[in-house]
Amino acid sequence: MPRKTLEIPRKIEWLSVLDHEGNLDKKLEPKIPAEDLRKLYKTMLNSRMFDERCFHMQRQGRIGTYGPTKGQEAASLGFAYAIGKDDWLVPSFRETAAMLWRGWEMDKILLWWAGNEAGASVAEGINDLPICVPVASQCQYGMGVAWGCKLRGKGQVCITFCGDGGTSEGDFHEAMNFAGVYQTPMVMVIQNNQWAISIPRESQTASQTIAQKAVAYGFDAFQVDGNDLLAVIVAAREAVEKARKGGGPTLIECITYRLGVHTTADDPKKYRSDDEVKEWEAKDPLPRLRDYLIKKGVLDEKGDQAVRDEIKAALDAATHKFEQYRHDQYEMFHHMFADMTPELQRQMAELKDYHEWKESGKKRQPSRVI
Ligand SMILES: Cc1ncc(C[n+]2csc(CCOP(=O)(O)OP(=O)(O)O)c2C)c(N)n1
Ligand SMILES: [Mg+2]
Repeated sequence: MPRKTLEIPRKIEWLSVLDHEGNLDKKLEPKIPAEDLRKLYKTMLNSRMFDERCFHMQRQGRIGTYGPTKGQEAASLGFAYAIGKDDWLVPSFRETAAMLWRGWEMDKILLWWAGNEAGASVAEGINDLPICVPVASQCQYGMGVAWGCKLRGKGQVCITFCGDGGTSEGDFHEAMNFAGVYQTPMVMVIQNNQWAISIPRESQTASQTIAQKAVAYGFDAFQVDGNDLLAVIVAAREAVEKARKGGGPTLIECITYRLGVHTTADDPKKYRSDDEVKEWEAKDPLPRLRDYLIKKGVLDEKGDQAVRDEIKAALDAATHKFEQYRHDQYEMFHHMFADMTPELQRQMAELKDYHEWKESGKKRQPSRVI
């Protein structure tokens, strides 16, 4: 027979456990100790309150351009929860909730958004890579880390994050191909928040789902309700366990939404409707988790307020610590190489000239370039 339909032995599953109306699929409900549930809620709330603080600090000129994470907290936190300290997490730039769970200090994350290299240094004992803004470049790093995990043979796995827009980049596809061929223990998470700045998901790819891209690379995928922390945890646990046992990579597409601006330099009213935003506000992962915990009896109004107060105090302390930091403008030249390259030396001298000129109060700007 010259013509027949091929059977592709690959699976793509859709997963939702707790919907936005509070309906719980008891059969799928993951087992999570009450103490962990409280800590997960606290981390998600912390991420949300930190996000609000960052937004205001940017408006006050206290940090640089900021990319909010509001609405996407569950789609990163669930993955951080599913791995251990020895595993790896490779973020893009909207994974604050996961980073807080992994132990990143808020003042350090503030430093990053203030453009300070010190914000990219990973604290001892945390197996993560820093925030990464060059879109999809972190897919290559994540794949490399996962390959390293495989070569070490200690059963470690690597979670790597990318946006829906990032899946149009070559870096994403190269990483996916390599992950499939080398069967690396990588969980590739797509935070499909429906937009890549002003480009909607429908214009990003002709594929029906992003999840199905895994099929072409020879591995399985999940598409999950990314605003449902329980669903994210179920999918993440399965993918992590499979990777740990040598079963190779999994792609998990989290269906979520960027409730805020793309960055503080963006005005989303120019390209999306208020109705669309309202529709997604009703699916917000944070009140959904809160209601679930209240129904379960592991949180009450008083407990919720106490958590908020605790976070507010920690935020104030972190902001204060961040503002005490003495920013050295020349640090950026020393950061990359043990011995500065001639070009960096030239640039540093130029900046020094500029500062001297500023302090001198002279009108004419120096043109000297060495
Ligand atoms: C290589 C590269 N090209 C362009 C940009 C500018 N840029 C920053 S975020 C972004 C859109 C990314 O969309 P998506 O991957 O969906 O992530 P989201 O911002 O929605 O989280 C673009 C084009 C960049 N940072 N890096
Ligand atoms: Mg996006």
